[in-house]
Amino acid sequence: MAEEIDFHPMWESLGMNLADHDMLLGAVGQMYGDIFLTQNNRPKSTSYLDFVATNIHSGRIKEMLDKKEAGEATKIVGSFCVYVPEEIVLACDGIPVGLCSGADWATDKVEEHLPRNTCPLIKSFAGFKLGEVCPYIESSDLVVGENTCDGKKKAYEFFATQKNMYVMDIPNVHDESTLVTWKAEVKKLAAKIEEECGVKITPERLKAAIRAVNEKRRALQRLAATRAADPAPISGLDSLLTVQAAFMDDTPRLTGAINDMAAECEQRVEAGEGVAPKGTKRILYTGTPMAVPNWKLFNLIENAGGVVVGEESCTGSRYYKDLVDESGETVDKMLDAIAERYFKINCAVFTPNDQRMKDIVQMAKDLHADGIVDVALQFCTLYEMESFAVEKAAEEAGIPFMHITTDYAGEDAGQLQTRIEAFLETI
Ligand code: BJ8
Repeated sequence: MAEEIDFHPMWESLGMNLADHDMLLGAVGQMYGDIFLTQNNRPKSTSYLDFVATNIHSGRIKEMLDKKEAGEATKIVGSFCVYVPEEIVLACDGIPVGLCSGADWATDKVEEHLPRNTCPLIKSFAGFKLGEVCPYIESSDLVVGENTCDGKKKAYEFFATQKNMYVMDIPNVHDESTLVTWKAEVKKLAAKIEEECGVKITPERLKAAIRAVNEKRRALQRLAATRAADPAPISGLDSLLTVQAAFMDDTPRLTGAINDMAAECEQRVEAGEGVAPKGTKRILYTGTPMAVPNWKLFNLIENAGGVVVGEESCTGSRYYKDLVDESGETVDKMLDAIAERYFKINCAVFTPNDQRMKDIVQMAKDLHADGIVDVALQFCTLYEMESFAVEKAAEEAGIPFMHITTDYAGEDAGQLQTRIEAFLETI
């Protein structure tokens, strides 16, 4: 539990809108309680997730600001995409944070700057900034964006009028020549972060950062592997939250906590203990990322009587499945290894994106999924378009499939619940 500290002075010093932020925190706290704390038979070690949720806008922000104040950290660097290498920020004693964009906020203000038919994730980060309710955005000294989808690309032009921004150019094709360009882009980012943080990246610093992030990803892989068991030892909701937390919490603390969770889940698998009875319909989630506090779909699937056993998404396997090769000895070689690792992320912005289809089918098989639920956020052309290829791959593999288009509002929840229940009945 968080200490009884009044964090309002801290939020005020960050220039936040205190009344609106109180309202947001109240709503998210209520939602967390309703969704997470009502789950049955959670692993005890998920208390770490409750700790993260309790401290997310308070204790964790204070901790980051205190570290900067004490000279233990240089800068806070925010990002919106798993293509932005956190190892580089850590190597400069910076604190990397994923900026949450999982709830509608200040939509009227947002629509003065961005079209109405923009995906909710983009509108959300713009709304959190315009509404001054996100302490991660406000405490970030630099925000690193990326040219991925058209919506983000253009929205960053607006966001750059609000925050100190740097935008990475992400290729749209995976081949040898684009890998060369991408490696150069990663090196440009390293130079930018060095300049911003006032720290020169040395081989020792970068190696330590690579190892720390690899350890974090290994812990997440270990936890994910336990979900192949029936009964599933941990819910999809809690698993989603581990990755959401991985974007925000301190790296060694999170790694330790995830390893504890994995150890408990391994014991549960041995004991045949699960969050849902053996034989519960098992779902592989694939699609757009689910940023905090977007827990809607997972909540609907698990309330409908299914259990999510894997996530092929950037708030899932794409975040942890690949590691950086640790054998490089020079900064140049290590940055190349970082670029190579990130280049394997199969975002729908790439064309063709066949490896994503292979990953989905492989994950469904490895995790013994009974069905695939493919989700696109409304107005996300990339994932909407790619859903046809996902459906074809699922069909060819003989795996039941359903596609959902949704947003952050709750209006479609009843209708979605009915559709999901019907899907679970057919598989
Ligand atoms: S690597 S998936 S985190 S870009 S949902 S904003 S794509 S219109 S989030 Fe992503 Fe990086 Fe790719 Fe992953 Fe655009 Fe679609 Fe919105 Fe999206």
